[in-house]
Amino acid sequence: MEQVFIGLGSNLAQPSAQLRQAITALGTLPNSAVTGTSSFYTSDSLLPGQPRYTNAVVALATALAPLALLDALQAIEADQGRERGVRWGPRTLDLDIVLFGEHVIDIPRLKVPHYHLHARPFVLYPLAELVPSDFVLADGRALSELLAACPFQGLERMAAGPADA
Ligand code: ROI
Repeated sequence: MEQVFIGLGSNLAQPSAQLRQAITALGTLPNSAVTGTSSFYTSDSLLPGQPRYTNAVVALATALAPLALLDALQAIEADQGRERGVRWGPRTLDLDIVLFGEHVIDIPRLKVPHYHLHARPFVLYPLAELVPSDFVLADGRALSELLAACPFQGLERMAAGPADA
């Protein structure tokens, strides 16, 4: 089993409900179990002119290989109405493999640790809820260093039992 962290994001069609539905779907993946779910956070889009995003991180123990997991995540995205086309466009559901155990993966379809992790407080802070404070990424970077360089500013942690705005 590998310990995998998946970043979830949505800014369309009741984002919190999209995330909850996705977490349920992750729980049904073969040879896998959801072992942790962060709080939900809202923040402005990194690109102007889009609705605010809701983001979270899920810990998944899985025996699936990285590309099999990626296929499964894209199937869940498609299932929840994700329309591919506009790169960086608004989306009902985005599922990213943030970390995959101790693996460093750099192929066109998949880069792990996630390429933009260091610049995304909406991934770093929820991830920090799920790991020890001395956590080190597979590529040797300490999570504490990434957090220190990426201010929490602009993130809003939702109260438990989030209602959709
Ligand atoms: N902005 C936020 N806050 N959350 C996201 O998940 C997110 N995803 C994106 C872009 C458009 C870069 N901005 C985002 O793809």
